[in-house]
Amino acid sequence: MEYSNIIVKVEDKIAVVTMNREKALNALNDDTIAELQYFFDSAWGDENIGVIIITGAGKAFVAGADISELEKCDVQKAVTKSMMGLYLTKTIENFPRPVIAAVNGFALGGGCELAMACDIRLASEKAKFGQPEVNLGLIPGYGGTQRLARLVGRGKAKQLIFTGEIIDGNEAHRIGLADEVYPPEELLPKAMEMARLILSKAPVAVALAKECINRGLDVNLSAGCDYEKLAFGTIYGTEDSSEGMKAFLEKRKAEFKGK
Ligand code: CO8
Repeated sequence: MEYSNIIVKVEDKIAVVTMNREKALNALNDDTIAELQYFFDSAWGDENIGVIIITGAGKAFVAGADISELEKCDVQKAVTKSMMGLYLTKTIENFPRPVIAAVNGFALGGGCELAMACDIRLASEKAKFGQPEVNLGLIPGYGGTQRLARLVGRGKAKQLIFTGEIIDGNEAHRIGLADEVYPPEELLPKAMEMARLILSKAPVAVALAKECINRGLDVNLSAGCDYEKLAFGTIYGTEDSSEGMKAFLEKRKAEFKGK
């Protein structure tokens, strides 16, 4: 697929996806959602991609769903559009390798929801997070009511969603919506540094840990721990687990193969 609304660059197993629809502050129209969906679907089995970073061109990460398209929806189309975004965010959440959001600017509405579907959110001090849908007479539709409450607690999520308040990167970090916050010029280098650090670890272990954490958040503690126990057994079937423990005991650096 030829991309018009995103730029994808893959180097040393790190794919940087830059949202690139600057004239509309990278707002998610149907075409952009389709491009992102296509990218994640094709990256799924691509062994050249070990970590994905999503960021935005210009002053926005993503300023939300495209309001000019939303305005034209009827009930049926609104449901379909919501499903497209929910399918994309689920795809990102379940993607079998880590996905990092490097939130450079506005991450509003669907943009905040896109960031929340990623595994880790790194924010610029200049980032602006919020769910301002109530200003438009709408509610979040790409999982915002669900993921925000899970990340920051139900009271803070309700406060942000009911008021449409926009918060900066430091405040997002304080409430747990952003995992780290950096000066703007350090954001992408820090995201790359984190991606390289993750890539130096055993890939199957990272993937299984991601799956355990995600599964565990949808079930009770006991069921989550049962899942972890089975995954822990599964990891013993990999060459990397033997190599990791052997390397430690032999006081050398492990050479992981992703097998
Ligand atoms: N959709 C479409 N166009 C947008 C959007 C958007 N979300 N955000 C900005 N733009 C456009 C502006 O219309 C403007 O276009 P033009 O130059 O042609 O007039 C251009 O981008 C630049 O924007 P501004 O001039 O407004 O820039 P400012 O720096 O003055 O303001 C803001 C920046 C504060 C980010 C402002 O643009 C704004 O408030 N944008 C809207 C933010 C918003 O409300 N986002 C939530 C949208 S709703 C949503 O995301 C629901 C998700 C779930 C959908 C469910 C499925 C249907």
